[in-house]
Amino acid sequence: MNDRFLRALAREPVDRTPVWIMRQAGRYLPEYRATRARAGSFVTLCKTPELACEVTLQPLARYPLDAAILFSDILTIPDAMGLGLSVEEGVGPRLAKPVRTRADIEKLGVPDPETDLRYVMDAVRLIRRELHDKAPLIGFAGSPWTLACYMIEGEGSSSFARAKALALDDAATMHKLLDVVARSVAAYLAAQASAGVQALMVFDTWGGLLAPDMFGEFSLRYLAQIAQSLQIHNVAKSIPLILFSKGANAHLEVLADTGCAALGLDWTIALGDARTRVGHRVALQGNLDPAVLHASPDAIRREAKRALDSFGPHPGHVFNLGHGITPDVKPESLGVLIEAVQDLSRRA
Ligand code: 1CP
Repeated sequence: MNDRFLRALAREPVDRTPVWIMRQAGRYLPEYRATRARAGSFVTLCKTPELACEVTLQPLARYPLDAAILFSDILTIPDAMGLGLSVEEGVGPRLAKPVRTRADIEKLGVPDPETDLRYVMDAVRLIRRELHDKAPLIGFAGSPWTLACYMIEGEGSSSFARAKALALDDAATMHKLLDVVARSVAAYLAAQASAGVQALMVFDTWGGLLAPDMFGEFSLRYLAQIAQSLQIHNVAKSIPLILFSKGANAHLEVLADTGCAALGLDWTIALGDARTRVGHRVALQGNLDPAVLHASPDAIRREAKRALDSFGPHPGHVFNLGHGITPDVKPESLGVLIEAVQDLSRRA
């Protein structure tokens, strides 16, 4: 079994820096677009374990990656809560029944992972069988704040002003929503661990939209609640948790104190600076600007070296982008990056 990724998360020495890529199974790959077309829709792709397994494995067939990530979406939880998920080609996700009032929120319950989200657990079990320990499998969920943003807005947004307005006007109702979502996320992650994932990641994609006090109250608090819940249920002992709060570099120290194993970083901070700030509390994952993949092979190699040098010769680095790979990247460019990381980080 290739355990470089798990060793790096445990801050143990490795022969070279492990690498995987956010959204590594996605639209930049022609084989992904073909399977998605065969599925008919993104939601069907997620809900059919054989197809979800197929696309999870596609990037590992092409590149020597050190981890696989379950093919799914963060919006499976709102969907299981009855909000009705669809994803339109080129438009993005949409929830048919967004929650806007206290009455809407009071109706929400915690989905049972093995029944309401059975297709995810079946996909995890199938992927583990098909991976043959070629690489560890990462399971994931959205953060309560990020899921609440979509649940209130009903779709993507650059500001999520409706969600912020609810937090400001009626904090008690917002906390009611965040609490039921946090309990759902914790149960969902624990179930993924039981089904076989070997690491967990929480995507707080919209944490960075919040002013500092609001970040503490509406995002951080629930990330910590999830980390604690996994520890209480003994999941965290064997399954490392990665927290990725995008745009929240002001809060790295408190994020590192939640009990997670690693922090995911976006590209707006130097890895070396982040390492100095969190010390040896956690491993770091990241953080190349995804736009670098539009540049020439020489520039890609140079920027990979810059990130590796910035982190330095310490244990505890997992190489990744600072956010997901975009659909317009040429697959060859990702190949250049992965090869560069592997060559440049090989220990003598
Ligand atoms: O048209 C298509 O085929 C759908 C595009 C797509 C894909 C490939 C969506 C819709 N989701 C996914 C897969 C996905 N989503 C993965 C797969 C595993 C991987 O290879 O990494 C993961 C981890 C996610 C998580 C996700 N979904 C996040 C958090 C990570 C991030 O990118 O910040 C978010 C915010 C979503 C919501 C979502 N789902 C899909 C899209 C296009 C979006 C973003 C919408 C927006 O910008 O608001």
